[in-house]
Amino acid sequence: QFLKANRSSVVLSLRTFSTDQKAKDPYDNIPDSILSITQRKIYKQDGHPLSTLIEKIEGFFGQGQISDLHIPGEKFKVFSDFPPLVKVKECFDDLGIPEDHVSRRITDTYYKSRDTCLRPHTSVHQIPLMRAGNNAFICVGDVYRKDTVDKTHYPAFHQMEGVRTYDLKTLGVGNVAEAKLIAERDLKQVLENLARLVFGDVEMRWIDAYFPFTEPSIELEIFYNNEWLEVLGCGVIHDKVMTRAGKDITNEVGWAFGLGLERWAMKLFDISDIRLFWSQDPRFITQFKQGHITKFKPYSRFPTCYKDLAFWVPPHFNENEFFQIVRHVSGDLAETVECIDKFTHPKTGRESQCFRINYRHMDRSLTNEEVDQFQVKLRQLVASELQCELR
Ligand code: FA5
Ligand code: MG
Repeated sequence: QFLKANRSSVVLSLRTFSTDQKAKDPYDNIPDSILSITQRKIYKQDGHPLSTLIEKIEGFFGQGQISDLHIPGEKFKVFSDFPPLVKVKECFDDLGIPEDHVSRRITDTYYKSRDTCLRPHTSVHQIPLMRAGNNAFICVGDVYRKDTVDKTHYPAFHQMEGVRTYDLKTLGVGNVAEAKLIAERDLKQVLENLARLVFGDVEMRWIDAYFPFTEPSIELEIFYNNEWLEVLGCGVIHDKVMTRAGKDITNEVGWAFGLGLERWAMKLFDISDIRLFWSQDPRFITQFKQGHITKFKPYSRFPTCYKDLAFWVPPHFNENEFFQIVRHVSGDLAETVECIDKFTHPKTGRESQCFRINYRHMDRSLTNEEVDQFQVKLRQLVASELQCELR
């Protein structure tokens, strides 16, 4: 998400879609479906694949020797109880994410009020935890983003943040530049060791990335289902972040990572659709036992129902805004949204796009009428909010 370039485009006022007219804060764009998810705590549910994965990773960070750079007595503290509602300032400004950054828009983040939001990443806890004196810790929680609709993206998912800081003396070097190189090497080694422990033999690769709060920044991808899948972002903690955390940047350096737990669990348990993690169908959860890694056996799923929607797009059309409307109208029932046709009218030069939306319920069959109702609403909102002319 931090790689997305800033774009100028119509910023949607999602709160105008709000179905319930309770006295809400005018900034509140959190739908009830997401609010109820904040209560579920599936990552703590006994036997849930996420819970087993977390236990395994905690085991790794609890063992002491996580890389060649063994620090005697070092213990990673574990934090997993911070509520997801956080201060906007801590989650963006303090990490150096500028006010006009795309990730902060109301089309990308769920705001409760002007100053509070559902955390879009666990990085929000880095600075407060360091400031409280922690030098090595991991922190797990549910995170929320208005994201695209597909098998590897969901608007609620889970991250684990990890941080380790050290001073020059511990590293046995005389300057910060050298210390940062060691930190980067250590970071890669720790995460490669972790990936090997979790996955066994897996093809992986490092990709250069950008995050405002680390420098340098990198991402790790693993090969899964014939595709490269991004499983974490990380880097050497930015000086500005270190300073805000009360660290002396002439003497201390550190690394941080944030991993997408579902992506790891998908590979580990062979779960091919991220929405299955939220399924309340007993055929899902009864397949797993806490502490045991077993491959998921797909059960016959309820059928999909697809509908197409074609419209003329205005010059500043932004696909993501369309996806968000789909999400708003149908919750998680829209399994995939794909553009199946694009053409430019030879005379008017106007562009038309046609999207196919596949609807599927995890736990029951959808009726055609239900799906038609989504389409009716979708058509209205695409016309009114995106200024698209329907075809
Ligand atoms: C971050 O969120 C940074 N905070 C990570 C970080 C932490 C960088 C500390 C540096 C230091 P990113 O937006 O790339 O980065 O998300 C991290 C991971 O979350 C991704 O690699 C991916 O595995 C997972 N992820 C992102 N969006 C989704 C989504 N919608 N559904 C499921 N997993 C997701
Ligand atoms: Mg990323």
